Amino acid sequence: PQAIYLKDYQAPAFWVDQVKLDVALDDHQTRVISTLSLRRNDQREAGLPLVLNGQGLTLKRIELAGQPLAETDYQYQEDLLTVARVPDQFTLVTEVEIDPANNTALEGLYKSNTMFCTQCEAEGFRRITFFPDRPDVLTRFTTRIEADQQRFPILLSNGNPIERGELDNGRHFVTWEDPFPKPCYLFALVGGNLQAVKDTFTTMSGREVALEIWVEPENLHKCDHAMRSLKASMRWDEQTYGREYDLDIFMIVAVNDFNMGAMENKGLNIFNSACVLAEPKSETDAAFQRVEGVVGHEYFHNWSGNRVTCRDWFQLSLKEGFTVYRDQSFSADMNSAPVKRIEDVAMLRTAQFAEDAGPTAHPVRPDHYIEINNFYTLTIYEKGAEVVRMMAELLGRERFRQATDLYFERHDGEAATVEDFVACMAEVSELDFSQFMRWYHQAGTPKIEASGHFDADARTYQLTLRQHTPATPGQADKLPLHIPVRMGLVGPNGHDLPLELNGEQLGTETVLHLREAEQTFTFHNIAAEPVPSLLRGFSAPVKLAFDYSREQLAFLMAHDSDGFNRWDAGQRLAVLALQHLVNQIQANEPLQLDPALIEATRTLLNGEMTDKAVLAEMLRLPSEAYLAEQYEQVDVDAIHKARSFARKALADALYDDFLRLYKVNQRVGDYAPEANQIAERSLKNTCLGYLMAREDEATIALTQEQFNCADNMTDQRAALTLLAHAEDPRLGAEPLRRFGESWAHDPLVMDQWFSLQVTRPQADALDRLKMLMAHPAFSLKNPNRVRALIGAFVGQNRVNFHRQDGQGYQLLADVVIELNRLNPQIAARLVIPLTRWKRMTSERQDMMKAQLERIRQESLSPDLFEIIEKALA
Ligand code: DPP
Ligand code: ZN
Repeated sequence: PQAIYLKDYQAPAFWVDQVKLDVALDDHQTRVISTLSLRRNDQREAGLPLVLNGQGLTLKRIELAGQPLAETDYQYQEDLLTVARVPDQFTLVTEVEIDPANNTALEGLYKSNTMFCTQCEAEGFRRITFFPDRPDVLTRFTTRIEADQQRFPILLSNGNPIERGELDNGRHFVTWEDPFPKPCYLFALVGGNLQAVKDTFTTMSGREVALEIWVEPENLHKCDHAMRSLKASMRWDEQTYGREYDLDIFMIVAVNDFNMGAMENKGLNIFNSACVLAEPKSETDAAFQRVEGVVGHEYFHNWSGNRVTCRDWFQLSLKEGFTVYRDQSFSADMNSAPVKRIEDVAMLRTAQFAEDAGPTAHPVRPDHYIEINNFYTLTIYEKGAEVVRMMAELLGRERFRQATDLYFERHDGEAATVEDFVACMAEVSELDFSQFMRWYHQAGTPKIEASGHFDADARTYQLTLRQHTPATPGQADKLPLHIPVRMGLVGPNGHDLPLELNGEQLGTETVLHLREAEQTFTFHNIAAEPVPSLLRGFSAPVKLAFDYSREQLAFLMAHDSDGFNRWDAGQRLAVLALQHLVNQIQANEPLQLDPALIEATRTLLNGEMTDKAVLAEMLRLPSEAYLAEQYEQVDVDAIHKARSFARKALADALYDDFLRLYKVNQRVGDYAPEANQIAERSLKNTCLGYLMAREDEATIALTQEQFNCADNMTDQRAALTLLAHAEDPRLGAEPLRRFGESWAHDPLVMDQWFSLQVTRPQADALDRLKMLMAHPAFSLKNPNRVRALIGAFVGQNRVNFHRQDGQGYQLLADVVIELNRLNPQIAARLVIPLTRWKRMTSERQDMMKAQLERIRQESLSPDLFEIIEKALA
């Protein structure tokens, strides 16, 4: 497979002004007739051939301007259809046959249970028909779908239905017309025996839009939350970005077999059922929030992605980073804003930073790729969102809104670039973004080393910031970035000091612009030594080091005016304590948890904090993955042992406090997935988690009671997880059996049941995983099952994935080899933890590389080929 480079971009040779598709659905022999109205882009290229993409298509017929082409007039090989002699403007008709029922890659048209559905982003449309499959070719689509009426009463595509009718042999058809030109990756088609929950939304200009969520009949009761979320998204985008919906109908379809979370096809979003279905008895608070976020995300794409799309796939973060930023802001407005920020940053700092530090590191705008599917990453999405967030910070709310208005207006109906977006920011703000653009070009996580110097005589505080971005594969030398550092200086009384910098009064908080490799900022009129609070709100996606004492961290935890930094100070304190334990473990010394962490936790548990959601976050110890991020060489076992020890030590020292908070937050009244209740459940279950670290009889009884009596999945699953993860395997056995039996009919709940068993930290987890892979509800063909079982094990059960006998690695390699044949996208994603061998101990490195080598022996898909080559480079 060959790499494709951004620098080689060329405008399309032909435009497609219109496409008429005629799709006759059949399990194995779906017939697609397409009629393309083609027009040469550049007349000077007259005479050059027409080249269309097409993958796995059986070509039955091809006509140019109404005349069948002779076999010598065209060629179909290596996924390209080339027609040698074509005029500047003409109609091309092709008829192809495809086999959806055997499409296990889940790209293009495929079957999920009994329904037909599509996934065309990034390059799935070429598996449906011949087409210039690239995002800068925007086309008006008319789609006629024909199918058996009994089995597929519902036939959907983009836009508005304009005709329907019955045919012979029990077949029927529906024709859809999408008035908006769109790239083919936004094409969608669905056929099935579906039912809908329907509603309407009146837009800000008074138009009524029909809203429909289509699901298999057994899921009708799980759609209310998605519908509420959809209406909230539509209102929010009007109020926050001035964006109104533009078609008369908006549809969502839930599909069980789906590679991604969801897809923003114009007017017909297709969702992984896990991101749209939610109901209190069967889904957790986290699932409710995920549904809200993803519904918002896909809806917001209608402007940031669909009305303004991407010129090429290198620009993917143009739509994804921006849209993640938009969905994050939406969720923050709907729920607890500080908790949303904490969750997003925690994820970024573990998973995205790990990506940045590994063999697949790439910039927010990559400059080459082999397989674009490998670039739907945390870097493109989450780091891309951080980059947009920084620009929003630099502009301020009002000017950022002016800039996005300008962007949407100027590029409406176009395929744009990152430069186009940033140009709007620059134009409105009159700021210079040339250095800032490095955030798009340079991979890797910048590190800032900060140090402070207080001069009592001069009454100054000097803050020195040094930035450095480590080398990443293919990018050895990095230039300094423009990093906005929001900060304050906290005085001895706990209040922010007035900031005077270069003779200017800046209030009590400011944004420092770090542009050089090293810069010193001198604050004047500082009477007593302050504690600096840096990178407030996580104002840039960097690692910030400052040599805080434990006393300073405890002080910031209590006094920082920035909620995010109060949380972060707690995390820093916990990291110090846990690292200390890791040292003790490695030196074979008796373990003792830092009393400062116990006291800080005691203060939290007995404090005045009114925001329970934040309190729950503050009580949570940093994850093993985040702790691993702190080391050049990772001792997986010591980290796990240290964290488990700390949990138990905290529970022993603060038993009464945890129990009291657990009891105080027992809700009475009906379950609702709303912010206050979610916060209470989160706090309560965090406390129960600590208590269960002791596995004492009283807590076991409490947990069993919660499992038996819960009226919602959040509480029930929390209790079940604790029982299933207990040292004593008997505690989980019976509850797991009962739970598995009562939810056997619901695949999404079975996914939870799978995950919580294989994330059990005890040594029997791998055996359980093997047993569960043989469970009738498991299938390697379904991405949700694979993620729930294998993905959870390798991603969330670090001690067992990294077992010293290497069996965790071997199992992953076995699965990846099989998935390489079935579903290359999922295979390439799943293998990632195996590629991060560099930071493991040397025996583990060898075992991991041996498994990568074994995978390399296979005939690999481009997806896996690219990842494995990078991992072994
Ligand atoms: N459907 C995926 C998303 O919304 C890819 N566009 O992020
Ligand atoms: Zn997206």
